[in-house]
Amino acid sequence: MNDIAKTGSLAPAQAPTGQLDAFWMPFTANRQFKAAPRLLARAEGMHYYTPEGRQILDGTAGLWCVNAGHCRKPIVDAIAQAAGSLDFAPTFQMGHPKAFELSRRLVELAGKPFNHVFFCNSGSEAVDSALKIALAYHRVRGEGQRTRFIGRERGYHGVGFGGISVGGIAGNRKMFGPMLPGVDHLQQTWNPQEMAFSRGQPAWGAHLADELERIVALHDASTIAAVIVEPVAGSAGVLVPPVGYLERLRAITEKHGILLIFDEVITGFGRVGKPFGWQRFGVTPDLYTTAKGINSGTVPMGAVFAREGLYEAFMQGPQGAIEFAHGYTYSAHPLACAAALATLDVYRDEGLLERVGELDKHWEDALHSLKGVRNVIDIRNVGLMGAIELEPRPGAVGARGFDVHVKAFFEEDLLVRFTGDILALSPPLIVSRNQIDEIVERLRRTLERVE
Ligand code: PXG
Ligand code: PLP
Repeated sequence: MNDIAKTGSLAPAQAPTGQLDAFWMPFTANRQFKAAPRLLARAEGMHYYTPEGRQILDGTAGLWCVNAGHCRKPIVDAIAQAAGSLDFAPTFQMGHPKAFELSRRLVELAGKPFNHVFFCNSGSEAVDSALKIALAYHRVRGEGQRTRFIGRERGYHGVGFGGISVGGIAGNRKMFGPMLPGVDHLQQTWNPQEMAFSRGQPAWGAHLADELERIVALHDASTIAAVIVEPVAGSAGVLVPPVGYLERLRAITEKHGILLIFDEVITGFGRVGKPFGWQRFGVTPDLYTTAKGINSGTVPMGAVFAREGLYEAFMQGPQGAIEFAHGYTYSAHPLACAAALATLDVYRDEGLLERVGELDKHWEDALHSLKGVRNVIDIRNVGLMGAIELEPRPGAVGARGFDVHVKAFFEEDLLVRFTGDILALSPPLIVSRNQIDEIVERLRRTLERVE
């Protein structure tokens, strides 16, 4: 038993001492981090700056979110202006103009068949909101027995109980007891024998979607509310959908009246060369979740896009009845809305949401030039997403990935993300060709130095 359990309070040896101690850091090895902190103090464009003033090239757009680049003046100004004019306004039974304006802009960007957006404050909340919309949608149509969800192994859908239940990352689930009942999972799609070093979408693997038919047969279609997948699995290490795979998921869900939810928290807002991933892959879901790039990571915000027919199904019953009992204090927060509107202007004026389409060949070639570098066992890419998978050290899974991350930061002034032994890259969409080359060269030098 540890000291907290024994005494109900922190033992002196565990009491906060250092200046960093009080912050219980999310998804972080706290003790390891605090022993050798990696701090970012300021940012501009493609770079972070450390407290000592070192300039760090941002290979990850923060956490896959700063798509317009850091501290862009129009966005900064819009947030400042909003903070000084309407700090907060409720959106429960009240409203403010920017929430409506942003909704219009977003459905315009999505285009048909999406005609409504529901706001929240993060990707996790977007996932929870989408799952609840799916359940309630079936219920208002008299199909309330459709309560099951199908997720996928290695899926990341945030950290709410709904998201970890449909998600497929054991480490994010095992500590938290029973998950949401009635959830099943498709198998993940990565197969190193068949697809290592594929460029873009792997040719092999469309048939993996057929497993959905088996799962549907087992539970009966009439019990299933929705299937949720990331078009490209991001967090698990950029697992790119095989050619034809998403199309089959769509065909099977449609055939059985099951909603298809795409989790576009990473693939949304230009990351794969179109405003949204479903547009790039040519497969239209019924609902899709977004966050991160919606305002370039500047103010917490998420949004669920709903296909026509969904919102409308709820608009029945007495005029005065609340149609969907769900929402967050900060749904459509004025600062988040102002930031998103300014971000959409930057995206439009600079063509950023389509820009990846001109860069992705360069990106692909640059990343794949790392083939043959020691310990590299796979390289994956799509749009401006990339992953380099390393052979784990025997008995020390994740140690090599961590070492590369740390060395890249301290010795090459480069920010790369790591999950286990997979390095992930997703630079801001303003990245230049030279900067792409620079990211890859710095990473190459780092990989050559890490045992
Ligand atoms: N869905 C997907 C597909 C995501 O990628 C979430 C939901 C949750 O969003 P919030 O805003 O609640 O974190 C995400 C978030 C990483 C990493 O490096 C990925 C995410 C978040 C933090 C780190 O892989 N994705
Ligand atoms: N907990 C309490 C006690 C609350 O009053 C509220 C909101 O009013 C919440 C949680 C939910 O907070 P939020 O709306 O920011 O998600």
